[in-house]
Amino acid sequence: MSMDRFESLALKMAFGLMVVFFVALVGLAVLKGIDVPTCFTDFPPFKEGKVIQKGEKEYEVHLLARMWAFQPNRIEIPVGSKVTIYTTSIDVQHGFEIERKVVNLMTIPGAVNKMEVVFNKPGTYRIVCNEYCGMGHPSMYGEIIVK
Ligand SMILES: [Cu+2]
Repeated sequence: MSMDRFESLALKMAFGLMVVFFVALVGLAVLKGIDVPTCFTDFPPFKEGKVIQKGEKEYEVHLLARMWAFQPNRIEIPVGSKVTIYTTSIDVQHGFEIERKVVNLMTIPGAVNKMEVVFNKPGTYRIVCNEYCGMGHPSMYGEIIVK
């Protein structure tokens, strides 16, 4: 039995749209230099949060999430800094979002997620937990101060 002409056309169009969306997504990520979140298995989960200066405007942040705070919860960096963030949790699953930045990761106990972000505009960027994690969830936030 052969396929209906319109059914066949609809299938081809649907497939075509998927190709268009895929090319647009990958193309934009490459063009705009957007780092895609990565789950690391070779980076051992840490038990303490810290900021490590790697260069003049280059930082590595080990961001630890716990009930109900981020550690560190206040990070100060100069304008133009490139920050590599590694994040994990020591208790339950939390969210890690930097407002006004394309950063939205999950912090997962036993796993480390990584993302790179550049801060080109001065200001205070709030870090929020966007994953309900219990009683203290609404007060779980921190800030990145870019000067
Ligand atoms: Cu939360």
